[in-house]
Amino acid sequence: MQIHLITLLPDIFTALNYGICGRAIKNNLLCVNFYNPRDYAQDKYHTVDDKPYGGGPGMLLKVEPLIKAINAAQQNQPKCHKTIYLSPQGTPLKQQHLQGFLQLERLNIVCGRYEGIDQRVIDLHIEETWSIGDYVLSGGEFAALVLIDAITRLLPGALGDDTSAIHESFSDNLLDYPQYTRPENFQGVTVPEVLLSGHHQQISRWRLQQSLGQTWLKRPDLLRQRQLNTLEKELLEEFITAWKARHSTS
Ligand code: 21W
Repeated sequence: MQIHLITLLPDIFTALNYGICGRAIKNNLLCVNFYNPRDYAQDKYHTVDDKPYGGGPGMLLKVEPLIKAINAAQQNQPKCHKTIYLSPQGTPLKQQHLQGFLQLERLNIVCGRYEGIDQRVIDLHIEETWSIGDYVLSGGEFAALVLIDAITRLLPGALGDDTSAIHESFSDNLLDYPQYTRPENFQGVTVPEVLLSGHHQQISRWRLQQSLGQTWLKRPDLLRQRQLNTLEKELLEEFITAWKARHSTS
């Protein structure tokens, strides 16, 4: 997958050279290119900001350098491509939306800085606008890193064979079960007995029950979006009963 980034701060994306994304780039599963509006600014100061019509605080990205950078990114487009803008006004990104990006051969991402970009650039050149959540960032670059990281994990071959299997079972609206590694006793707290038993069926049952229970405790909103089968209902009811017994004052 090719990702073309339109950004005033390409150096932020050096973060992609590490971990899973770094390996995906080395293995040619992922390829990133940069188009800096500053390189397309004509005046001697390479101005990339401009005042908003109507006044008010802050600046916007200057239209001409931005459009030139977008046009450069959109040269020689493959069949399957999309140009998106990252902004607090966008659709909040969810795991389920990532599938759509996987179909693309090229994704062009416009990262805003300052107070944002001219609405006509959005209307004329942007197909979709995405947000990564309801909090305020200083620009689109860190949001783009989040999006690229989340997409990269889903590219065939990006994760080891081990981890891709784990991934499958936990992308379905449930939180992770608690995990433990050595030592068996850490500061007086022991690992749950069942995990030491070697009884794989019981371990799976315990983990599914914990996933359901933790989701019920911490993210009941996720549980409401998910249909539970008979076993899952039974496991969750057992978890809730035990939890209520532990937390009753009597
Ligand atoms: C944040 C720019 C807030 C401007 C009208 C005039 C990309 C982002 C961003 C940013 C404001 C994402 C205003 C979650 C984010 C991003 C930069 C405030 C005030 N309104 N996802 N002035 N959160 N943010 N504008 O911030 O570029 S995706």
